[in-house]
Amino acid sequence: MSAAVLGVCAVAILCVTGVAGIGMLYPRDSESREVKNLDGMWNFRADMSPTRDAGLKQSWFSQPLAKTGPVIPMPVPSSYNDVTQDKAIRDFVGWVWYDRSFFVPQDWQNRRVVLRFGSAHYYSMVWVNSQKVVEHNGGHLPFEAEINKYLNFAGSNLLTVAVNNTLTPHTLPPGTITYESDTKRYPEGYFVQNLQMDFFNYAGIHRHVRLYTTPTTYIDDVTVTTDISDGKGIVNYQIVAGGSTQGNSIKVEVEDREGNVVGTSATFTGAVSIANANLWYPYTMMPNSPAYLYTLKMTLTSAAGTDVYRLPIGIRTVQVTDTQLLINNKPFYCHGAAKHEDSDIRGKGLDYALIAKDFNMLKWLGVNCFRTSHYPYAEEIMDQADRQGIMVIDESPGVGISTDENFSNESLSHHLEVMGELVRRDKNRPSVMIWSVANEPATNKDIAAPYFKSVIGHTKNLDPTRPVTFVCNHHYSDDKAIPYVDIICFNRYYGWYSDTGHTEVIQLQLGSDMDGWRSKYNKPLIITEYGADTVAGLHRDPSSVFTEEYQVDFMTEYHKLFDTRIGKYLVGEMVWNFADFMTKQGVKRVVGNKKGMLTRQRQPKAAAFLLRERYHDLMNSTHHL
Ligand code: GCB
Repeated sequence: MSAAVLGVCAVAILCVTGVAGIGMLYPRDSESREVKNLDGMWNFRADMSPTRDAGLKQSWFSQPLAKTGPVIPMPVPSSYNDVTQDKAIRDFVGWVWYDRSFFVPQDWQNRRVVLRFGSAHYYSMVWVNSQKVVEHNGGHLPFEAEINKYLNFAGSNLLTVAVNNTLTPHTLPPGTITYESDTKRYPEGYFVQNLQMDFFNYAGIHRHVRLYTTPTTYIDDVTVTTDISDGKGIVNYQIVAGGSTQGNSIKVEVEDREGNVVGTSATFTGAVSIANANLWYPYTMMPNSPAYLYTLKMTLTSAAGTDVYRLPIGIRTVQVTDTQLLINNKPFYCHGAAKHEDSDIRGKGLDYALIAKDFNMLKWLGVNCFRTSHYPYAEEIMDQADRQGIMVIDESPGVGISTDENFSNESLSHHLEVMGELVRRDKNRPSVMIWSVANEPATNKDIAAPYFKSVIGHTKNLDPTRPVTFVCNHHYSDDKAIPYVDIICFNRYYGWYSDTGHTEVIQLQLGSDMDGWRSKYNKPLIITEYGADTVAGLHRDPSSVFTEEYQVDFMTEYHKLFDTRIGKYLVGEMVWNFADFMTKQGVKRVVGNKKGMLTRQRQPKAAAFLLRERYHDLMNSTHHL
């Protein structure tokens, strides 16, 4: 088998992103728009052919999947990995196929009909009635296509999706395939996928699949930035119309929570000023009225009729000084957790019950910020961060960038493209306070300097209003990319991966490490990871590694050191991890990574109570409004 067969960009020439217009607005109902959900039980078939390309060669998209061979029911959204009892599906690498039929109302014929995927991991091809409508390269961001010309308005339509989870040196995250040719040790054609990240490569159609309509002239995109001036909230906006550009007019209204109009405008680009504005604050800074959201109502009138789109917006500013992180010009101390999006059974599939539970647990712990480690999370999760007032470090899937190939021009151009898609999706979210372009890349390599200068510079051009960083695990003496960041984010495991079991060295080692970063760069710091694997229910006193007592002792030492640097230059701490999560199998992982404060079922370990007490104290001591 050749690498080309599995390699996602074996189809490199065909690699097109599925961008229908400039924008990627979340599908919302309005008086001019309709949304139809295509979630549910789809037909599923993994292409188990030795080279995984039988489906493409035999054009499985040209007929219902069930006619090409056996299919099983597969929920959308979900990862396919943990749904069946079949190890071959759990560990599958290559193309999987999905299909379902759907109808569209006949009165949609005169509207623009868009098919949108919240995300599918990793490379997707989509056909409607056997005709290719879009391809998308990347596992964590939405893509869409206008599908009017492919639709049958008089009967059933067939929707077919092929998804390939192969990671290559140029995907984000990157990975490789090893082909074994020693037939004394491996069966013929044997290959394995090597991961460069510490989480399971869950795959499938992970988020909603929806149809939505707009008039043929429509609001395609809007960019909102906000400011505060003399007690007034300033909403700067830029609206882009799609379709016909002639003779359109726009009405812009800002509505408060009660639906009162508090500001208006009638230009595509402009600013609305709101007197006595209610600012968006994280819930720890404004417990009684957190996360105030206004609605930006846009009404576009054209020869095609009227299009209305409502966007929730929060008025707030984010700034980084030499020593502080400021929200609305007031110091903010981030006490948070890094997360993952997975849970039992559904893998990384969108799950509203899990989202609600996670936000309830975040608040129970007293968390006021989280990092979307190590990929962009579902828009429905980001919605809750906006609504509930939790700050987010919004991270790209740039995790595990380590080999020379990962720093190649091909990788760089994909990384720039992914940052473009991420900023386009999340630019209007008040909860997003910092962009993180990568986690733990090999920034000790010389090549990392131009690479990250370029990715960070590109991200700042896309959004000049937010700080940009990457998360670093190198020592200040050998890192080459920190000069380009606005705020230093770093991960440390003293007393775990080094000096294992020796909590007594943590304060000394961490203190000199942090002071070293500070004196070299004079920038504020957030420790974005520290943690110890802990098997819930395992106890030992005095503590030893993997027990609940060790996790408590270990964290206590970190906390003592943090307390000596808060108010100087440390502006945040984030424990690794909010909850246990799945990884590939390996001798260092006992059914996944166990550094969670919570089990995978979201039950607290002893350390969760320690953290909860600390974070609730920090709320009182570090947030005064
Ligand atoms: C790290 C990585 C994270 C791992 C964690 C660990 O530094 O950023 O992805 O899961 O360490 O537990 O080893």
